[in-house]
Amino acid sequence: MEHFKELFQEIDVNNDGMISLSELKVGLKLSSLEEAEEVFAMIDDNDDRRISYDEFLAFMSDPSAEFFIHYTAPSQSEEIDPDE
Ligand SMILES: [Ca+2]
Ligand SMILES: [Ca+2]
Repeated sequence: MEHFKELFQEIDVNNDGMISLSELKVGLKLSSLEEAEEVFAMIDDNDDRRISYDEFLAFMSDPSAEFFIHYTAPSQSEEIDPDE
């Protein structure tokens, strides 16, 4: 659960305890707003257009969140220097 708390705080860049659509888009490095909306709607359970930590946690403990973890997992290949 520690990992999820850190991830939530990482995405919540303005530290208001809620994840907005734009924060989600940036946090998941999504290229289109449509894609962000889709993911956002899945996590925002009570439809108030904000993602609380509870909603985030509920979503992360759902098996369908696997793709989300894939998005946010650090990619080791990005650390390879193409100049070498
Ligand atoms: Ca926020
Ligand atoms: Ca909500």
